[in-house]
Amino acid sequence: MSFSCIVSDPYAWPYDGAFQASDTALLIIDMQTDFCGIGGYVDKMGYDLSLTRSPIEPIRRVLQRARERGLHIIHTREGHRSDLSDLPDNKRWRSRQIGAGIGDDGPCGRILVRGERGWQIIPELSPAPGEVVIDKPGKGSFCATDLELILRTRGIRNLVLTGITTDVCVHTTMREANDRGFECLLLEDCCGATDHGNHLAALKMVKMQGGVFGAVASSTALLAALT
Ligand code: C5J
Repeated sequence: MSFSCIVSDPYAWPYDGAFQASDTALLIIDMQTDFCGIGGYVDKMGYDLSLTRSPIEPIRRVLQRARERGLHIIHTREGHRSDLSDLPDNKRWRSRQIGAGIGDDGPCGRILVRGERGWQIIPELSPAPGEVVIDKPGKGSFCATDLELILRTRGIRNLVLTGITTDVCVHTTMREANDRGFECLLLEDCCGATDHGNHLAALKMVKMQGGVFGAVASSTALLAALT
């Protein structure tokens, strides 16, 4: 199935005029209780959960349409091994400064530890059987994972990025993907940050220099293209 390009900023995406279901993946980054649920990591740090929950509904609509149209669907989860052997000391130390130590006990189990309740993807966006789930120990989805191998094996060239947080894991992943030659689109209402100013700044950064990391669109524009 082939689709014409999407109304986006600063150029109509993708750059080469069209995309196929077979060469395009919807990437849903870290929609876990730890980042948008009560008692999770972001809640424990004291941030306003409405900011990281705002993308849930738009992502749900995009996910449904992408499944219907046969795009590849890839979910990611940030989290560490239960023995914390992949948790750098400085990452743990910094998280403790703000009262939410990674690996420590919290209301949803050990914070950002694989298998714990807070680490699970929220039920509204649960992966369907057969969808790829990437477990990553860091911010970027390419670091210490097999994401790139899976994308290349499937012939995927285009990535539609969604998830949380815009300025941290989503941005790091977009930068990593862009450097690897993937054509990236960020859906502005399908991501959110713990600080709204940072969310807006992250969107602006993508669009500078002719689209230095790719392009930005609304979920409505993507849904229109997938009609
Ligand atoms: C953070 C993320 N912010 N998913 N992770 O630590 O953005």
